[in-house]
Amino acid sequence: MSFREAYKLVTKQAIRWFPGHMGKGLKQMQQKLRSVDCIVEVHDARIPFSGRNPEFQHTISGGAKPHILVLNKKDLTDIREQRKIVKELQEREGIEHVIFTNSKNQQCTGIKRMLPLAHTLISNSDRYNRAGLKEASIMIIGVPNVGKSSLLNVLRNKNLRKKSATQVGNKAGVTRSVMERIKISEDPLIYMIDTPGILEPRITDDEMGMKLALVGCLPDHLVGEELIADYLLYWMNKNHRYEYVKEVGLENPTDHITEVLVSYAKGLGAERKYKNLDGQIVNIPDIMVAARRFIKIFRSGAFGGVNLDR
Ligand SMILES: Nc1nc2c(ncn2[C@@H]2O[C@H](COP(=O)(O)OP(=O)(O)O)[C@@H](O)[C@H]2O)c(=O)[nH]1
Ligand SMILES: [Mg+2]
Repeated sequence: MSFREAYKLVTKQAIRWFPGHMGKGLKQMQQKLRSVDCIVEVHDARIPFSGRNPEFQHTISGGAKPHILVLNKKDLTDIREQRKIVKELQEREGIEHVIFTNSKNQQCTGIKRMLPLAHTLISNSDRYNRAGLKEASIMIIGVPNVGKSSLLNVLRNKNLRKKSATQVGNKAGVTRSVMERIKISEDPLIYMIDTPGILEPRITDDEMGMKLALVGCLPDHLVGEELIADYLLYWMNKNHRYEYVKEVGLENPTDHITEVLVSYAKGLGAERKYKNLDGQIVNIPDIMVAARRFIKIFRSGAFGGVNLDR
């Protein structure tokens, strides 16, 4: 059995998504930056080396402020790779502070380390000391749907025993504008600013775009569920991850997404009516339902932890 070794899109249209609120959000973030003491960049731990917005590097961080890279959704990864990933990020990209988190778990060690680390970095930074401030502000940035709002909420709930302050959603683009600062710790006094997820305006690398789509950073319907399912299939086969074969009711792996989706739809009993050339109404497998389910199962972690950059 031979599988595809590279993934090429017919058109890049599918991975182009830069709605107005992103450009506006970036401007608002730049304006707020002056009153920010630390940048927490949240990214999806399933794509530790790809998909981060390079705009942040230049416009936001500028290298001057303390920066922590939070790789969130670690519950969907293979935790045995953590050490290696941290080392590679340090060596290759010079990112000093990397924390793995699961924002849905208050007991997560990464969540516990977050604020103490941020506080230490802020206390040691010149700017902050010169200003003689008693309070600190942290801005959370990142691409859409990586768990920025969830992280803010879990920190706030944990430290102040408060209910969620900022809206969370399983779709890309829930937080649309830069929020007012929200208190997340009393002593030391720390505020956090939530921001909308912002993508690179032009994603040129097909695989990178599809990885972002697969982990949910782009809206599924814009990219196309069948295309996302196809990329998922490509990735699983290439990495000899055949967990999907049984799930979709196949005997053997295949690199053809239609085969996978037709089999899956049949197993799920998902059909839709279709008018053939003779004008007869016939039932055919609903591959859209199958594609959605395939993606959902992957995102739930049921096919096991992944590092899509491997
Ligand atoms: N499995 C898992 N899901 C998470 C985690 N953090 C956030 N989510 C989910 O990811 C989705 C996006 O979260 P949200 O906080 O709105 O992301 P934002 O767009 O970056 O603010 C929601 O469905 C969250 O429940 C995590 O650590 N693990
Ligand atoms: Mg949000």
